[in-house]
Amino acid sequence: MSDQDDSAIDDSHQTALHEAGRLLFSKPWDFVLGVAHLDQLTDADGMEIAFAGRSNVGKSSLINALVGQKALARTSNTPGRTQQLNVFTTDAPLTIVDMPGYGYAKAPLPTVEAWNRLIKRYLQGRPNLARVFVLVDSRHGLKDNDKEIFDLLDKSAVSYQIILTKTDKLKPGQIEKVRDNVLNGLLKRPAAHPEVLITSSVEQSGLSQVRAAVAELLEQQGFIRFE
Ligand SMILES: Nc1nc2c(ncn2[C@@H]2O[C@H](COP(=O)(O)OP(=O)(O)O)[C@@H](O)[C@H]2O)c(=O)[nH]1
Ligand SMILES: [Mg+2]
Repeated sequence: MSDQDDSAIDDSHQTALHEAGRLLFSKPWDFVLGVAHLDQLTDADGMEIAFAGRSNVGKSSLINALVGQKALARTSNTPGRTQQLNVFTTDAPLTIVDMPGYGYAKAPLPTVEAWNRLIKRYLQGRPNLARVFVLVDSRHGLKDNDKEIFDLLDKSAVSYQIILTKTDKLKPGQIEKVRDNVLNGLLKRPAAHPEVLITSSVEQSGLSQVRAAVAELLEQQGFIRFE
C-alpha cells in the first residue's frame, strides 16, 4: 500500500472518531449522583472516564462545553465547593465522573484528607476506568499537586491525559511552550498519554479533539466499531 493510501485511511479514521465523539456528547447527558463515599458508587456499565484537576481549573465549564449543556456540571466561582464524585450518564456505554477539585488553599486539613482517601480508593478500584483527563490551567502549567495526582495515577496504572484549559488567555505562541513544558514533565511517567489536548471553553476550541479522544478509547475497548 502506498503512503498516500495509508494517510487517507488515517484521515478517514480521524473523521470517523470526530463524528462518533460529536454524536456521543450531543446525547442528553444526565447527572446521576454525587458521592462522598465510594461504597455509594455502583460499578460502571461500559466504560468510565473521569475529569480531574485543581479547583477552579475550568473542569465544570469544560464538561458543560463538551456536552453542550450549560448547567450539567455546576460551574462556580467558589473554589473547593465540589467535594464529591459527580457521575453523569447517557444512553451510551460511557459514564463520566467529575472528580472533586484539589489544591484549594483554604480547604481544611480533614477535607483534604477525606479527598485523598476518596480519590485513592476510587482510582484503585475502578476496573472500567479507561482514562483520567487531568485538566491543567494553561496560564499556570504543572503544579506540585498535579504531580501528586500523576504519582497516584502512575502507581495505580490508570491511563491519564492532560487537557490544557483557558488557552484563550494566552498569547499566540505561548500555548506551544506550555504544551512542551507539560510534555517534558510527563516523559518518565508510565501511565501518561503522550499527547496534550488544548482547549478553551470560552472559545469552544479543542472540544472536538477531546470528544474524539473519548471515542477512540471506546473503540479501543471494543464499545464502538467502524466499518
Ligand atoms: N477565560 C476562561 N475562563 C474560563 C474557562 N473555563 C472556565 N473559566 C472560568 O474559570 C472559573 C472556574 O471555572 P469552573 O468550570 O467552575 O472550574 P472548576 O472549579 O474546575 O469546575 C470560572 O470563573 C469560569 O468562568 C476558559 O476556557 N476560559
Ligand atoms: Mg467544578
